[in-house]
Amino acid sequence: MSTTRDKPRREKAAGASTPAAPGPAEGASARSAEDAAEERQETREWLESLDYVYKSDGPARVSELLQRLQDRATSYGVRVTFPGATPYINTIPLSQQPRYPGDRAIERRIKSYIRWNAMAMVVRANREDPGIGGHISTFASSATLYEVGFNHFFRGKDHPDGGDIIYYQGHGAPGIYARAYLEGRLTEKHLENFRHELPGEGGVSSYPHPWLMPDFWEYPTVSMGLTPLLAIYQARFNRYLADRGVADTSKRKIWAFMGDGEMDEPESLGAITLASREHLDNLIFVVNCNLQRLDGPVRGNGKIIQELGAAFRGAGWNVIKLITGGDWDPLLARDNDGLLVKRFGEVVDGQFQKYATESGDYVRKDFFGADPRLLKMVEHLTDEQLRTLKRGGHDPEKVYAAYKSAVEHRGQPTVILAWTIKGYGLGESGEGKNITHQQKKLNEDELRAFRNKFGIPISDEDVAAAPFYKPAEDSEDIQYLRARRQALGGYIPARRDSAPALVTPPADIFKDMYAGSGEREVATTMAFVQMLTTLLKDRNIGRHIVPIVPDEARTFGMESLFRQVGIYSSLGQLYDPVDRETLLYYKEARDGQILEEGINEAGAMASFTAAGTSYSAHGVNMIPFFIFYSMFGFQRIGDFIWAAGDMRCKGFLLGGTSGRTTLAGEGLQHEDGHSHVLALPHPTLHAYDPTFAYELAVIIHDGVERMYRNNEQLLYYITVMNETYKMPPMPEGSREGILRGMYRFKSAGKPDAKNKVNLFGSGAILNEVLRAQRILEDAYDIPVDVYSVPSYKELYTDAIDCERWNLLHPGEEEKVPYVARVLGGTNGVYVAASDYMKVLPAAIARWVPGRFDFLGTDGFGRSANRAGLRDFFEVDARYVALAALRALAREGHVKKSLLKDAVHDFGIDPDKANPHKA
Ligand SMILES: Cc1ncc(C[n+]2csc(CCOP(=O)(O)OP(=O)(O)O)c2C)c(N)n1
Ligand SMILES: [Mg+2]
Repeated sequence: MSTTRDKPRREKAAGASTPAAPGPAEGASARSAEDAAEERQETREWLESLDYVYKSDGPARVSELLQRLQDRATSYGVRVTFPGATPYINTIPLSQQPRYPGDRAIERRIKSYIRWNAMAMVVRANREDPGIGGHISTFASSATLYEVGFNHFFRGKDHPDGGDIIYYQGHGAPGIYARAYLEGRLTEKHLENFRHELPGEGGVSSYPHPWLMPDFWEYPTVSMGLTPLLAIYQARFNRYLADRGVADTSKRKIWAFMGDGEMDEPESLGAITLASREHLDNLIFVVNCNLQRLDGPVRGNGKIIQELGAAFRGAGWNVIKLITGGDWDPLLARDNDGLLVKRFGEVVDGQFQKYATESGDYVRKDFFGADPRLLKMVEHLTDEQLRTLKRGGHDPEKVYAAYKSAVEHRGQPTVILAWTIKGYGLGESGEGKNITHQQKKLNEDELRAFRNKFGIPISDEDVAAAPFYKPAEDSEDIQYLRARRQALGGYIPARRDSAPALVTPPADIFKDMYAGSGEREVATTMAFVQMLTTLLKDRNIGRHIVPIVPDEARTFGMESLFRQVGIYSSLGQLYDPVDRETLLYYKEARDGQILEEGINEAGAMASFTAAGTSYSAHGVNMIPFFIFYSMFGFQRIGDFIWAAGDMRCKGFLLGGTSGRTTLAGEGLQHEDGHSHVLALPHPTLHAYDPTFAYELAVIIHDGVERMYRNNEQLLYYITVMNETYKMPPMPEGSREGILRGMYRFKSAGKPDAKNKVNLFGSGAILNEVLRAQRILEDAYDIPVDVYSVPSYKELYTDAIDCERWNLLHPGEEEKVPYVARVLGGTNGVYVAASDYMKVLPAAIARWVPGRFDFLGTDGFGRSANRAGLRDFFEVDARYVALAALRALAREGHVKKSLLKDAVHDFGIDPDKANPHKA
């Protein structure tokens, strides 16, 4: 390359093969007009050189040279800007665009019918029932993105290579229903009853909800930000299954469709480096960049595609920008000076949104008018042509090119950033408008315009009623649609539930636990780890178990598993672990079984969800055990747990180091006294707060049976603690009570005593309750029965179910709640104490046959030891005994004056701080 400018200066540097830091050009800041002209010439020469290299040696060589240039510049200390801001043009140039394999005309017609029906179902639902909601504009903007997928890429479950896993944008659901209607999978009645699931004649849910439509939807997506995280961990779990030889998932792709507004959610970008680190080339994100969210523009003053492009590229993804449709190709072909590309780069999204709502004349003046040469470039186009220049996400050929490139890409996950218009096709009634997200009604004129634009064969008389349209079964269109899906492995979405049941171990697999620990003091966490170890060795279910930890294995004493079953790593172990000499070294392996997710409860939960839905996604039951700090479960990732319930996910959540007073020392942010309250709302979830190893064993064994032999689609939440104590043997006949939530653990044997006290305890506080029993019996001669209550939630849900049945069946024999049955025939007073908020035992108050008082741990935790905490929260044996005495005094069984003495004798400060407020 020669240059005309400043030869001597350049020559000084030339030939310096090592970066001898030639120093910046003198006077570089004060540039004359002459300098500027020379620079332009210089730039041109560099570009011509690049053109030459590209033409003669291809893109790889260009890439290599650019890398060398960057290395050299960096060695001079030049800060080369991160190449995030690539030009605002399609990543796949026209020259690399493959031939479109489909019949464009038929596909357009099918897509138009789907557009129409998707719109009509929302419009009709809202005519009939104003306010019922629904979204038209989202699917309107993404119809082409889906249809190209349905016709050419998305594999159904019967595909020989296995089906793809697809996350559909939640509020684009009408479009997915509308397609299923054409496929004959949903009836007109279903569409009519969109968002009206209750009449009993078949309706469809607002959004993808496997719980509500278990044969149809697989993945709930509508809580923004769940999809990206779930999809990434799903893709990684597919690899895990393949690497461990459990299932061949090697050909299955994961497609995740998201909105550009959705990418605002921190979770959306939160795990993208995992996807690149793990080289998840089975994963494809499609972000529908219609530039709008609910209220208005996503980045009115910026460019969302550029921002996301930079973020994903920086994270190591393959980024495919899909900006312009084919209409722009002739213009771009003539854009030799890059003026058009430059203009694209200048205009902010808010302004592009405006173009979508404006006339062609406006676009000509505002966009092209920025430079007379641009104006000239489009002088042959009419205003109408300018107005409708297509964006890439609405052009099937461009979408096809992007998808093909994505599915063929190796070594990296791909994100496709597709530029679209929100409410595309709605014209005046909503296209590109800020209100379009919530547009649910179209008047007759608007319907007619829609019909005309998409050529729907509905007459003028009929159009106002917005009838659904479906071509005849033997029409070319329906035949085509069916043939395409048949070739791709069947209709989707479709959820299957046909995994073979597992051969679950007999109850005596945990016989050590039922026997008790003798004189040995153990914590329930230790008991759990022992049980997990036993299950991992079981020859039938062992390999199906997926232990998941968010960097807390040592906290829970699980490090022995590192060596026993290995930590999963797609790379194996490329280093010599520091603790190799030890028995329990940190072993990473390609067939490792543990998912060690790092400090990442959300990601760990996403892995749990992938494992717990493997029975439907892959036809193989996997048994996830996810153990975490109980404080960082429901409180932190409750929405993911909620989605897992919707997804009919199965598995065990273990809340470790639980209890507000049992986790000593950690204090306010760690001590959990409410996860069992937060567990109450989850309908499929069984929550247990066991005290003894045998209780835990009974619960886990039953859970395995119910979920993996009987395919009950449940979740278990079990809290385990790190306080050690002697584990008693399992009392005869306690199994049912453990599982149903309550059983009598100890009896004073005086059923008729008037001054009887019934104490309820759970978790580690049951031990305090047992101490209280001794105080009451020894110091006050009061007979006490002690009940272990492993699950208030079980008691509560059973009781409300019985009450409901009784309400609806007057005159029939009433059902008696389990708690009432257990306590039937008892008398005296009742006091409960737990390490959780008082509202937990309060939930069963209605069915306790006498005065019922409860102690619990409302308030912020403290850094203190257990004794201090239990005093502070007023849940130790003294408070339990005091509460019992007070209850007896109220009933007239002991003198009131005795209470004051008890407060004194117990050393309780009556004016101590209120833990609830302090
Ligand atoms: C966590 C969460 N917050 C808020 C909402 C309500 N919501 C539904 S759609 C939407 C806007 C979506 O915008 P975008 O992701 O850009 O999708 P588009 O419709 O534009 O394709 C909002 C705020 C939600 N569903 N989930
Ligand atoms: Mg959007």
